[in-house]
Amino acid sequence: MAAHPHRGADILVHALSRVGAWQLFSLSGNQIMPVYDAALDAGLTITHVRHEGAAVHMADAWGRLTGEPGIALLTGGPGHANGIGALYTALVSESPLVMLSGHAPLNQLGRGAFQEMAQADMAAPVTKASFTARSSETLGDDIARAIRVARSGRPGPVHLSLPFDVLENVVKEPLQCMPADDDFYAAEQAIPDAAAEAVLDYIQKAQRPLIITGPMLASSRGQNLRDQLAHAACAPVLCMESPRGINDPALGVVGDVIAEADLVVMLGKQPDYTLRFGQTPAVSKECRFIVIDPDINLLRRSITTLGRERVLMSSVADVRSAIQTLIETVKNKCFKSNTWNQSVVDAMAYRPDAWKTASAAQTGTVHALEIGRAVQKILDDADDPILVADGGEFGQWAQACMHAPTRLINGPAGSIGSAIPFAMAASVARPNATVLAVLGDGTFGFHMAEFDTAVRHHLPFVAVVGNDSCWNAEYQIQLRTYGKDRTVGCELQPGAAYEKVVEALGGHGERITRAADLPAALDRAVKSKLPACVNVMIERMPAPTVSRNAAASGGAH
Ligand SMILES: Cc1ncc(C[n+]2csc(CCOP(=O)(O)OP(=O)(O)O)c2C)c(N)n1
Repeated sequence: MAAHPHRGADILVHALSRVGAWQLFSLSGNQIMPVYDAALDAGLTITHVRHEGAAVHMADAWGRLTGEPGIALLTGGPGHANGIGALYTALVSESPLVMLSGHAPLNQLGRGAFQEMAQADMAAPVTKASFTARSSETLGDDIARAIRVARSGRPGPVHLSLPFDVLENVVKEPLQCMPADDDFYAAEQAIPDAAAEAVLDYIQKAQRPLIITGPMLASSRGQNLRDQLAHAACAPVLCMESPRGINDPALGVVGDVIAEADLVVMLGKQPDYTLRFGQTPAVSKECRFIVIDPDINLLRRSITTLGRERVLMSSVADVRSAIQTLIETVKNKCFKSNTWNQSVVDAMAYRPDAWKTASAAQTGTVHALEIGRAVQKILDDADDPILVADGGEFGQWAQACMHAPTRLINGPAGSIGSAIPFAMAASVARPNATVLAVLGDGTFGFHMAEFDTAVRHHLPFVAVVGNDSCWNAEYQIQLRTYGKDRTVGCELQPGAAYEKVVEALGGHGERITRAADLPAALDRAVKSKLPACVNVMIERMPAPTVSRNAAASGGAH
């Protein structure tokens, strides 16, 4: 029985559990202890991390994996500030989450309260909505709004600050403070039937149509929907979620075919830098566009960017709903498949032949492609494989040569560091999955202490570290832009023993200097059922550039 069954904090946790949000990713602090207390009675689970950024990254991964907003619960002031950076990764990856932060009490604001800070203002630029609860009575509605906004339209992060007195105050009529089920859902923005017909007509008439989506459809559920759409409309569907855009090595040589398209349907995808703003030579001058977007302002911006004369039609609609309507509308029509569709599929699958046999030039190191082959074998053999990839040049190699039906990457934010929290969240969300996180050594350091979290909460995953003793992506910039005599500041401790850090925290560690030892080490790491680190010494290499003429080692980008 709760000691204080009708506090604001109790309203909050009951509103969360009502919508099935039983999992909190959190780091404790004065301002949020009433929520911890209330969570005990409501049966919510708290995964307690070592840095607030990790909690937000975990909520992000949860959102991508489940489709429902992940919940991060941070303390006020500095705890809140520590979580902000991770919101950007979620925002541009279109990942739904709610970041709840403790906050100085309303009745002390403006008088120098402990950790008083303009928290909602801080989070506003990296969220879809950012606001502060004003009373215990309306806290349930605030939670419903936060979840509704996070999951609607283009999904993304929402921030809600929780003043301490709002959490502590007791409400008189708790039942009347609970939001209704409907309050957690926004009305769907459907594409009108006539517009769906017109889109399909344009696709049918085009010689080389291409449908492009953004990161919100990168999940395995999104892949399923994309496959259905491609099949129904008989047009290739491409999902872009890398800051390298049309040069994303995970998309093979897709840039070649994008340049040839005569119709591009932008389905929740912005014609931003990743698509070179839709201009030549990335996209042909003759190419025409259809723009479908849940956000009227972004839709207008897309039309302006592309040029009004190149846009055949546009519609404000939710992406998933629009795809469903398109699939249903197409039912009675018969579209013929063509060689264009196959050429797009082939372009995306293309990798240089030399990649199959590439090996390290220096003894004592392993080539990224050798790691790729060994990791891929583990992924292929697993019942439910999840691939997490992050980092600079090594992260690019990982994305280019490893794949799994469920893949989590740091995405268009280009912000390194989320891999370890992502892998932990994957292990929470899918306890029987085989989770492999492939990341650079610089990136490993961001959330290294989270191995403690993973051990305490029994979250097995294998971190495969490409250890080149360097922040290599920046080192490569120095080499190619300023010259080999002008490299500075990007070295890391040579061959640092990250596997021993993980062992010290109670996990499993392996150190690898020869490709031949890698398969057995990976196998031991997976079978340990512990959070594990396979620390692989690699040579410094620029990220791969996939082109039909590329050498095995890739090249500068
Ligand atoms: C949060 C953040 N800080 C800095 C950067 C700039 N950055 C991009 S890649 C990179 C180097 C990453 O090093 P590592 O993880 O070791 O991978 P490597 O490039 O060595 O393969 C840096 C510093 C970034 N993208 N994100």
